[in-house]
Formats: sequence, structure tokens, C-alpha cells
Amino acid sequence: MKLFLREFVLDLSKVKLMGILNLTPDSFSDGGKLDTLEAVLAEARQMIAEGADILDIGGESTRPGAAEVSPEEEQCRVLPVLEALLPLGIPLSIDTRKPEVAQEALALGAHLINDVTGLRDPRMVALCARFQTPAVVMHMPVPDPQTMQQHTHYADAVLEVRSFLQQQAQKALEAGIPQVVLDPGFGFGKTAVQNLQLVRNLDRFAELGHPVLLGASRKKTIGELTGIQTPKERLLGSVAIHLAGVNQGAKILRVHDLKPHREALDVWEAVYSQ
Ligand code: HH2
Repeated sequence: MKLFLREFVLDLSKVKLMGILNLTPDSFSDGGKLDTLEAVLAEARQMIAEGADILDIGGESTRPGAAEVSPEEEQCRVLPVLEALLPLGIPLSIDTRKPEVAQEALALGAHLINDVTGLRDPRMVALCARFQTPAVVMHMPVPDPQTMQQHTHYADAVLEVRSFLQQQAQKALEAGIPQVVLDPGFGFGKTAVQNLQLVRNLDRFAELGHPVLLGASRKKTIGELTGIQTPKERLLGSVAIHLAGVNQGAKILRVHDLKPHREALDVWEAVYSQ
């Protein structure tokens, strides 16, 4: 399975790592860390050296209850960084739910749009189709991080999330988007039990025929399972849950900590390549 990102081709026969670059003062685990262009460039270079295959640039926190950022503010955070990182020679994904931001980013040359609202906005679909750019279609029960944790009632979480992603993927492809990546949206309007159920059943998503992305890095469910309150210290739990996802068919992991994930994947691949 291959993912075509403009001039880049990602061969997903090996699991790929998407490094998280949060340009936000209020992200749940690393907010406010990257407040100059130099700091972002240094972080991006380090992520590449440590094994990132894609960088995901985000200018708005989507943690539960996060405040919304205006499109202008998000553009100011994201676009200069995108321009500065394009020469690094790695595919760049833009984590946005706003067509205004996606449009400018795509015009500059972004390689992938990561829409946590699952392409619900038809303008997002039209943009990705017009620029012939793939999109990550993620599930959240309502397109609103402020209230999503009030919507954790599913008759069957796996079935509902899967059918939402299947439907959105079909709409996207029919509209002319070249490829989609599916993401169950770990932590987005789900309880810990539901998050684990989704990871355990990722093969049901993989069977839809699109690459599956999992992003559980440092999230609250891992804190609940381990008792670790500080998100940055949830590394081992993050690696463990991501490897469980890889066992069930995840092809892209969205992570903060590149080096430990690369090492874990190298060992995992050695075990299964024999
Ligand atoms: N999780 C977050 C943000 N974007 N995109 C995808 N496709 N999948 C995810 O699981 C996902 C995502 C939330 O994590 P983070 O970016 O670390 O934090 P914040 O939203 O607080 O910036």
C-alpha cells in the first residue's frame, strides 16, 4: 500500500511515523514550546533525524474544551512555518478543520490535510479535490472539541465510527480526492473503554482498504491506565498502545516522541519479518 503525497511516495509496507508539531500555546502536552520560527525549525530537524516520515503542523488545540482560534490567527501560526519547513524535504501535513487555513496551506504546497472533523465541511472536500491532495479523515462524534466529551454514547462504538469513516471516505473519493487515510479519533468524544475497543478492532477499519492512522500519543486514556498525570511522562504507555494498533493494521502513527517509537517499530518489524 502506497500513499502519494505530491512529490513524495510513502511505502506503507513499513509503518510510518507522523511527528506532531504543535504551534499552539495551549496544546495538552506541549503547548507553548515552539514560539519562534527557529525553535520550530530545530524541532522539525530533530524529529526528522529521529525518524519522522511526515510532520503534522497544527495551529489550534483540539483537546477537550479547548478554545477556538480564528482562521486568521491559525493562518498566522501555520503558514510561515509551512513555508520554512518545505525545503526540509519531508511531506508536511496540516492539522486543520478550517477551509480558510487549508486553502492557503495547499496553495503553498502542503502535502496532506489532516481534518479532525472528518471532512464534514464540503468546502474541505472541494479543496482537497481541487489541489489533488489526500486527506486524513478522522472521527469525532460532533465537529466541536468543546463539547465532544458530552457525546460518548454509542450503541456500538466500533460500528458507528467505522460506518462514519466509510461514508466520509466514499464521499471524498467520489468528489475527486485522490486518497484518504482513516483515523478512529482516539480520545475524540470517546471514553477510555471505547478508545481501547477501537484500537483492539482497528483491523475492522483497515479492511476498508485505506491506510489507517492512530494517534494516541500521551493522551488521557493512557494517563487513566497508568496513573501518570503528566502527559509528557506517558511515553511507555503511548508506545504500547501504538504497537497494539500496529498489530491490528495501523500504518501511520501520529506521535510526539519519535526516537522511542522508531526503536519500538524496528524491533516489532524484526519480529514479524522472519
Ligand atoms: N489528535 C490530536 C490532534 N490532531 N489528528 C489526527 N488525525 N488524529 C489524532 O488522534 C489527533 C489529531 C490531539 O493531540 P495533540 O495535537 O497532541 O494535542 P492538541 O490538540 O491539544 O494540540
